[in-house]
Amino acid sequence: MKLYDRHGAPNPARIRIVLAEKGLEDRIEFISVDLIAAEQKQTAFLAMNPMGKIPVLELDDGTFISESTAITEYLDNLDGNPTLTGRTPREKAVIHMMQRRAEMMVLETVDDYFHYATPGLGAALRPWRMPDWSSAKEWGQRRGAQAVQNMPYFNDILTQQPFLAGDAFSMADISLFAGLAFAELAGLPIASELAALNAWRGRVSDIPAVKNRSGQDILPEDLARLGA
Ligand SMILES: N[C@@H](CCC(=O)N[C@@H](CS)C(=O)NCC(=O)O)C(=O)O
Repeated sequence: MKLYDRHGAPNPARIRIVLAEKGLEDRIEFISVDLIAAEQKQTAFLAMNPMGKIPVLELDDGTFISESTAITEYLDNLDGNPTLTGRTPREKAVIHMMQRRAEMMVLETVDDYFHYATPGLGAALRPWRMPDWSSAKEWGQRRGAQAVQNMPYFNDILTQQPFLAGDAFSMADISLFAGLAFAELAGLPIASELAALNAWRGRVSDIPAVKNRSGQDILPEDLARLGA
């Protein structure tokens, strides 16, 4: 299998955690996509994923799977023991719901903040985002504020249970973890008074599959290329 990704970018980081957790890293050829040069918006890439985004998983039969959740489901089910996406109907539904909340309330709001309220990944991507950059900035800042306002919701959940969907580490935790790493990189750290959320993040960072795969280790090198 091939994974089109960028080491250190938040969504690809989700899949790198999944691959490590499922012991599948050796079965993957990693293909690095140059986001700053807008490689993901070129015709050859759009044929794999019309959204022009990474990660994309290419199966050995030539099938392309995009969307981190779809890729996670595929990888998690390969061994017939879906520990990250749930085994029972109830587990599957709760994990799906909580991961989508993590995406909508943190990962996607931070992504909008990063791309619209800050220089983001630079000028090459602007034609695919918003032509009038100045009017988008205020909206981007509101999205960043929403991300920060949403963090206490997750803190409250984690005062009651060890992981986002209950007692076990799951895809929901991976999505929130990547979102919070992205938030920190973008300058929106978790407030220190959110003790349960900070403690959970520390615990998740210590999981062997997560260590050094936070989604903020290499992207700063790309940002340095932009002079950000
Ligand atoms: N919903 C997608 C989001 C993917 C995404 O936003 N990927 C980012 C990298 S972290 C990307 O490709 N950004 C480049 C762009 O927007 O052009 C998923 O779950 O995989």
